[in-house]
Amino acid sequence: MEGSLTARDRVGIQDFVLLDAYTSETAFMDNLRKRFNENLIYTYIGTLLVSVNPYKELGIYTKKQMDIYMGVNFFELPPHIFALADNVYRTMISETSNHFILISGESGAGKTEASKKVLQFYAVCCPSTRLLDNVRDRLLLSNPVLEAFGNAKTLKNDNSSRFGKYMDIQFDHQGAAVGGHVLSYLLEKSRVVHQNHGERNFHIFYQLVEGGEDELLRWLGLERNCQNYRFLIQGECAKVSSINDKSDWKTVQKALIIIEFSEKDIERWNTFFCFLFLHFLCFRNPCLCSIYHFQVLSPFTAEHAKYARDALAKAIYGRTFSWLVCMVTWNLQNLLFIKTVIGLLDIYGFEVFDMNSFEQFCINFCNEKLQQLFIQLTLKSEQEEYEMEGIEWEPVPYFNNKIICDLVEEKHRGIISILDEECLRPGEATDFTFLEKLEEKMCGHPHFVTHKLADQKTRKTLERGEFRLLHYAGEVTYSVAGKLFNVATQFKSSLAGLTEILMTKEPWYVRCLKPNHCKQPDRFDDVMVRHQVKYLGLMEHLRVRRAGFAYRRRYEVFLKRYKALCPDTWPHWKGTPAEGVQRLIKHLGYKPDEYKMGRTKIFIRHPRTLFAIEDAFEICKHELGKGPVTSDKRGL
Ligand code: AD9
Ligand code: MG
Repeated sequence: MEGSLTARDRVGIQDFVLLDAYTSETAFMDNLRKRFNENLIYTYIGTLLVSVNPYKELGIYTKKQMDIYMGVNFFELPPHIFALADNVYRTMISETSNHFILISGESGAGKTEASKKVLQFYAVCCPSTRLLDNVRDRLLLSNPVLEAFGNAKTLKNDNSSRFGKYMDIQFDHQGAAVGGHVLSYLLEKSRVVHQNHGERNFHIFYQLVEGGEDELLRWLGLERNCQNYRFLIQGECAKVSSINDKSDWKTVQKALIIIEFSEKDIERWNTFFCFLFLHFLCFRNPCLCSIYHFQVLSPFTAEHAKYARDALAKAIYGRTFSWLVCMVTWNLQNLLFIKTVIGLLDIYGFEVFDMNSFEQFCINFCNEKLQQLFIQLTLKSEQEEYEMEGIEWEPVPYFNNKIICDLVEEKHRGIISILDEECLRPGEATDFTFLEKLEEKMCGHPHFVTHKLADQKTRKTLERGEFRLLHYAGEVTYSVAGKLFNVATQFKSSLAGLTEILMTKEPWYVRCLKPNHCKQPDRFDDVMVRHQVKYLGLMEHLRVRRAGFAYRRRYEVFLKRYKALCPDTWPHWKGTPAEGVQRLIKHLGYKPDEYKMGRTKIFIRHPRTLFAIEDAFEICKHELGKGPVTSDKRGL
């Protein structure tokens, strides 16, 4: 007994719901830190998985580990991303329903790594045939290809996703992964022509220069030296110790072949590079290049010419990326067998730099929307459901970030609408008239700060040409420069489309936390982690979970699944579904505090109660045909 107490003291508790002082943020942090120090990076809050980036290889993602987690009840093993993946998969099979896994957290917190682990789990563990091996490989290899073109080193993360990615993994009626579908969101195109100090352009450029075959480079007229290309060295960090561009190039080439890009496609791809490098990126002196290209054609100033050159380079890169995503999806598609899907959402995390441009505005707005979705689907709907079902409930207060989403996207009044209006006044509108309008219309909003009010609200002054938003995750100062070239409305509607896709599926959550700013292992910065715990709403989620019920099902669904466990309800129940469920659980011997009967659903408090009934159901399935089983056989 004492021994187990010591162990528990050392490694903490694997589900926050079981924490005695569950309302205490300090207890929450203690538990998280304890586990992190023992290399236990995963902890549950019910079915939500909290993950802390270890910044080191832990050896916990092997095939052996996958086998351990496959087909085992969620809470029976230590928390793991594989356990979540397995649970989602089995729920999908048993209920024939669609699901999505929302992976969130700030830049560098481990979202992309988590999404790759989920994908690997499905690729390895789902039933397969020789024919489907091919699909499996393509699903896995779509990652290095999209990352090469869509990821880059930033100050926050050496492999930062500079686009949002939603991927459906498609399954057939036997649960085999038969295909996929990828959607991408707002690639940060400006990186092609500008990188901040300490950052790089997209990985693919360095991979090509470092790893491209001699013959290819000769054909493209390129030299094997990044230093010759101004657009690759603006950030003064072409070499990154954690990245091997040369071997990554090989991986991408192999992946392209397996994904079945034809030789023609790859050639097209190379040609695009040639074009970008030679025409836009390789000249040491961009002004000369611009003037050379554009002055002969039109009376542009050097500034105009530079602008036009950059715009064209961004457009070409953006289109190539969209084409690539289409090709990947095309080669993953399988229209014949799809029965259910699991969606994986891995989007750029919330980020704050010294200089925040239009891209950060969109990235942070996206995170704001995903937080809103989380609130709607968990904190808000959970509590509304108890109320609707007539279950006694003490409401848990939480911060609803809808006010910030509205500030950005509300029709006619939000920042994006004002931006649209300004864009309709070509010639008259400038970045500064936009800012003036913002200041006039948003004045007094609790989450908007103009330079006039900066001192009072946040004590930090603002430069002219900047405004500040108080996001759910912290305050960010944005520059208005260049914002008038507006794609925000398009982004807003693609996010609305994404929300619609997600709303038709059952949600699962992975909340990733970043332990320190230095990308280092074994460092747990208390203040930083506490801040993330706060803004991700983890304490509120825990409170709702703790006070609530782990499982609920409509009476019809519950009865249909488990009716064989009771002689009175098997094979047909003549009364109402609610009465049938009542009879069933009486037979199973449920105690009053284990469940509640709502208006349309049964609510079960602990997962273990559900496991017992699921185990009984498994035994019963084998015995079906012999009639309902007795209590002894069920082992309840
Ligand atoms: V961003 O919003 O795209 O900038 P992510 O996606 O949240 O960010 P990412 O998954 O790329 O972060 O993780 C950053 C780095 O942390 C990885 O490159 C790994 O070096 C490291 N990492 C993350 N998760 C793990 C893990 N489970 N085990 C070991 C990890 N290292
Ligand atoms: Mg990422």
